[in-house]
Amino acid sequence: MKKPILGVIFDLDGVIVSTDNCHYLAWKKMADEEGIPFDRTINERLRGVSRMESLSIILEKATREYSDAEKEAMAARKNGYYVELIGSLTPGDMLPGAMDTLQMLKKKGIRIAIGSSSRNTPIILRQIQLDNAFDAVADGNAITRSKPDPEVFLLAAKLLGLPAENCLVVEDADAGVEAALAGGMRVLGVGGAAQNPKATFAAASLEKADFNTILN
Ligand code: B16
Ligand code: MG
Repeated sequence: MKKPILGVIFDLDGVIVSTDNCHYLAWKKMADEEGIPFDRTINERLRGVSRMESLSIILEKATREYSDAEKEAMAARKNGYYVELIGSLTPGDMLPGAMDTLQMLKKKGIRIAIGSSSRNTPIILRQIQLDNAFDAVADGNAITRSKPDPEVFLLAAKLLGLPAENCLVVEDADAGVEAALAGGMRVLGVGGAAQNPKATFAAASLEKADFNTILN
């Protein structure tokens, strides 16, 4: 029998808030400084992927090898640019339907969590004034294996005190869809992940998602 959904775990970037352009601009600045070709098509491959794995993807186009120390320094430089950019995020940067969805779930007594690869999750939640909105937050600071590994979602479920089979993940990245399914959870694909045939449910955005069907 189908298990009821008692908890919903939200990815952050691309689901609750649009930080993807800030990631793009920060990586672009770093890549331009290094003379490494980087564009929005390559940027699409960075969705949901950790900072160091994102750098490895960017370095596929580099014309020389970089040492581990250089890579650490480049990732730190990009993060500095990124943190500066997300400093101007406001609650107005939340994606359509996000706030209404959180409120609707809370009213129904469904527990809500964040499951994000980002180590900047605490800053972002503070900027959009959602730092006290979730029952649990699992992020890039608390995990060792990033999506498509299910670690971040399994941690979120554990923090919610719920079995994976009672949780729904909302994701915009294919790596996140894989991670949710690998963790034994159902997944609602939004944005780019709405096209992923493996997603249990799909919607263009949270605003368009039919939670009456999903929760029944
Ligand atoms: P940071 P999510 C992910 O957030 C982003 O989609 C991805 O582009 C980024 O590289 C990753 O966080 C790590 O972010 O550099 O801030 O630790 O979609 O999992 O909420
Ligand atoms: Mg995302």
